[in-house]
Formats: sequence, structure tokens, C-alpha cells
Amino acid sequence: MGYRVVVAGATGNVGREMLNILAEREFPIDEIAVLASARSQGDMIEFGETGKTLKVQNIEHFDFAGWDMALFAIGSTATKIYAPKAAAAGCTVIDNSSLYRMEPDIPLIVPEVNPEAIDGYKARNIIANPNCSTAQMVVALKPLHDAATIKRVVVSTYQSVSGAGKQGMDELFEQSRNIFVGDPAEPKKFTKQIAFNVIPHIDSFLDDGFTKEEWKMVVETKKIMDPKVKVVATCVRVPVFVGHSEAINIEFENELSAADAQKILREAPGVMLVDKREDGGYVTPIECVGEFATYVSRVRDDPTVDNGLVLWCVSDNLRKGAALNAVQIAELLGRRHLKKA
Ligand code: 11C
Repeated sequence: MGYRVVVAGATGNVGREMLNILAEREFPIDEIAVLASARSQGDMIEFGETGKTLKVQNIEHFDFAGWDMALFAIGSTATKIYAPKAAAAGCTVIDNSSLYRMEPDIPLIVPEVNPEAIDGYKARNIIANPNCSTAQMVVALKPLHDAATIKRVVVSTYQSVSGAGKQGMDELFEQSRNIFVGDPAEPKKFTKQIAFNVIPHIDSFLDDGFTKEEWKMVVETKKIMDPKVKVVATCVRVPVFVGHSEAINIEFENELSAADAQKILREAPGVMLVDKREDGGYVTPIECVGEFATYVSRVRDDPTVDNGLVLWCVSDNLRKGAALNAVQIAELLGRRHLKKA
């Protein structure tokens, strides 16, 4: 016996990955409904590689009663309308938008890091999925935090254009092509040219000069992992289609050598350590596309601080950063709360 599952936003980058991953992981499904805005109503989309195609329904007219869980990837504005409706109808919402993440009575979950926090979902019947750059970072940090207690994290990100949706991917493609043929490469989605460039700006600016993406990495890490951990981030968009990378400097309370950290990371859930200290002995974004793991490479002792390490972390932002984490939350919800015979 399986679940009645809804995927809302099924035609977008993340929604499509949700369908792929539900199929790949053989999530127990009795019935699946795929929703989008009126514009996509009636479109047919593939359910991963199952050979099945699904007809897109208009979310405006969908009745969530009788459905067990809904994976939402529709952005904050639409989520504000439809998530409370679904939750009130008894369908548990697993939401990929930033809308509810910091609400105290809504769990923000990375299953490898804080699975027990899911138990609070009943207050609102909504569970939040973190920002992509936070999700992969906490998967890598948690086992090290357990071993030596992290005091402070300094992270610089190298985030792919797929984090900005299909428009971001199209802009990188079109600008690259235009530059090759000598046509103008005007920015539309991004604030500056992204092809052959990097842009130190993701999401809107806040009063203190940080961006909202940088703020999310701070507050979400605290909520998921430990409020005592200090984090400072610089988030940068790079001309990569899929896969976010992060250079992370970590300061610990207690001593932890790079060799011991490697041993810990080798065994850590969700982590794949690839750290050969030779040409090519590390992972780059292109290699993590379509994968489940958070890859860690280049683990080094930081000689400039007491008890410091430096590492490189890469993951598929549409998967661990979004769709995979949402499906893992659905699996966790099933195991802990919505057991089927
Ligand atoms: C980006 N991290 O790469 C963003 C996308 O809060 O879920 C995801 C934004 C979010 O642009």
C-alpha cells in the first residue's frame, strides 16, 4: 500500500526533479497528481523513467482532501495561497519555497542532520525544505560538528544558474551563444552578464549589505544544526548550469585534524568524500549532476587559526538542494508518522 502524492509546480526545474527522484527511489505511490498554473493545464509530463505520463492539473481547482502529502515547488507567492489550503485539507505540505522556513512552529528539515525535528510538523501540517546552498553545507558540517563542535563558518559559494530557474539557464545559454557569434549579450534575469563572468549577488540586498541568500545560509544553518554556530557567507553566481560549489572555512572548539575529518566524512550519511590530493582528485559541479550525494573534497588543516579546517563541497542544487531533500523528507514523514501497512 502506498501514498496519494501531489507534486505542485511539476513543470519547473525542481518539480521535474521531484518526479524523477520519486520514480528513481521507488517511493511507494498509489496515485500521483501533478499541478501547475492554468497556463500548463492539460500538458503531459513524464513520470521519471517509469514510462508513465501524467496530465497537469490546474492548482487553482485542485481539491487536496484525501491526498497524503504534497511536494510544493511553486515559489513563495503561490505557496502562501495553496499551502495553507492543502494543510487544512489534511494533506501534509513539504515546501521548497523560503516562505515558512524561519517560522518557529514549522520544522526545517535536512534528514541527515535533524530528522527528529520533523515531529513538530503537526502544528501547521507543513514542513519546510531549506535553501540549496544551506542544505549541502549542513550535510557536510553536521558530522564534523558532532565530532569537535563548530564555532564559526566562513563560506564562499559558487552557485549555478539553475538556482535562478529555467530563465537563468536560458540566459547563460543565450549569452554564451551570442558572444560566440558577435551578438549583444544583454542581461535580463541577472544584473550583469553571467556568461564568462561571475556575479557576487544572489537574491535581494538587505540593509546590512549582505544579500538574502547570504542571510538564509546563516539563519537556516542555525535552525537546522545549532543556533550557537556563527556563519558568514558570500554568495556568488557562476556560469555553471547545474551544481553549487562551496569553499568552507570551519573553526572548531576542539581539535580535529584533516585526517580525522576525512575518516568521519567517509562514513557520514549523504556525504561522498573524494579527496585524493592529486590532479583531478576532487569533484567539480559537472560530475555531481544527477547524483544524490553531497561531495566533499580538498579537506585541509587551516594553519591560520586554532582548530581550523578548510574544505570544498559540491552538490546538485536541484537534487540535494531541493527535490531530493524534499523526497527524503517525504520518506522520513512516512517512516515516522504516516506509516502504511
Ligand atoms: C539560488 N539558492 O541559487 C537559490 C535558489 O530560497 O529556495 C533557491 C532559493 C530558495 O539562486
